[in-house]
Amino acid sequence: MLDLTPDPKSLDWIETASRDELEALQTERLRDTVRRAYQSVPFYRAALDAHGLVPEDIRGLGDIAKLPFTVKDDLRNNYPFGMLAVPRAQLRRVHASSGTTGRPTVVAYTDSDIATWSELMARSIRAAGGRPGDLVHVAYGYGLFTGGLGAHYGAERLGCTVVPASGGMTERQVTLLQDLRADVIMLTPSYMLVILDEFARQGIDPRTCSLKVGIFGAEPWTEDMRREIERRADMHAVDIYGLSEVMGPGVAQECVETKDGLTVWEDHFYPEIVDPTSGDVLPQGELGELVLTTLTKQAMPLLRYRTRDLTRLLPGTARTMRRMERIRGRTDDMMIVRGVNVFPSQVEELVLSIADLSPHYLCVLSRPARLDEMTVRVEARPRAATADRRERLAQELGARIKHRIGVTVAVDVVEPGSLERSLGKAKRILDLRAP
Ligand code: DLL
Repeated sequence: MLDLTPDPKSLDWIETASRDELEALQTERLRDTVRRAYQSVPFYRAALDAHGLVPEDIRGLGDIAKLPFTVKDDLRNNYPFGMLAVPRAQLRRVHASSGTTGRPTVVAYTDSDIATWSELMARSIRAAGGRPGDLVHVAYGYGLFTGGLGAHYGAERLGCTVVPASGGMTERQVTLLQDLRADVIMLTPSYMLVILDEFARQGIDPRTCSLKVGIFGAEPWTEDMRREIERRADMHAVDIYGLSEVMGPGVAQECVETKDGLTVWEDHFYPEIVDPTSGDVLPQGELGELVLTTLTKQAMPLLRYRTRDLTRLLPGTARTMRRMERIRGRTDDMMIVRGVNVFPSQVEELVLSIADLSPHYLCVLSRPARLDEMTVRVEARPRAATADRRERLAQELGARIKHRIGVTVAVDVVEPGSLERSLGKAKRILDLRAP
């Protein structure tokens, strides 16, 4: 694989500034954000009043824990425009989060928010190994989802040529990749697997294609999945994180030269890790829920937003900013099977530890009697698809899950191609339990 380490001279100054310089900038921006939120967003005025706080009480980064949290329901309750800190006419765009039930959550951007987002996405693509002049194939969905347009504006800002493919029409994705010779591809890791299978179906070895790096995010994935993609396509695979409430993709990005977790673009988002139950701030290095405070957002500043994503914060390596470990899962994706907490990513790791199992899997929850049960449905690789081979694979995976996670599950190894494919975020949990 190519060495894609960026030239230090091409980085934004803040990426390699000292911690002191970074913290001075964060402090100034935090104070400004709190002031604006208090003055312009009735929700925040009421929340700070209820805590007996005025903006002047937040003098430094150490004061941030005094602020109340913001949760997803606060955005729902203020739907659609109640959280705005600017008049509606100053918005240039809205996006919405993918809420499967009820009202979506609408998020909003001013001109300057779009400019900041584009810059952070340009910074992210560069950290991933993209360069001005590269051809960037964007297969995140375009539309209300932030993936497509976020990647698009960032790639343009960096000076790349964008192919706005969006998700779907997989056969054509392969044609475009082959004919236009993309350097960079941006999409969910699960959809990348679908595209790799389509390469195989067309009889093309993806290792011969022009891609040098893939920037994968919007859903949890694992180190084993990284290895699988890197091996099958002979390209770098790096992680990108973000959420629409806070901006969209580009909140944190893994640097290709280290591949050791995601650098949080801390000059724009202040991260904390809290205990998901008590809300107490946890020391650096401990696993907990990521909480983000926006430091530059104009249209919709957010104070201490509870992301529900589980990770830990680590010191910076390739950049000054701190890193976060790859997201382990969401608090709401945690399955409790016979009292044992299980995340789909733990299942994925074990699925991929068996060479004859494919990365296409689904955790099915049911309650046949009074106890919750889990069945892992996973596809065999084509070379291992006979009935008795599949039966033996099922036993093997069941044993590994029992041994490593400590829970007894049923395993159903199904034929290649029989599970539904996703064109965006993969669905890893099917809950059949009666409500
Ligand atoms: O998924 C934004 C995005 C688009 C990120 C493209 C990366 C690439 P939402 O639809 O609001 O926004 O979903 C946000 O997706 O809270 C996480 O639970 C999950 N997520 C996003 N990136 C990752 C990642 C976009 N790299 C929610 N690893 C977040 C694990 C991720 N989970």
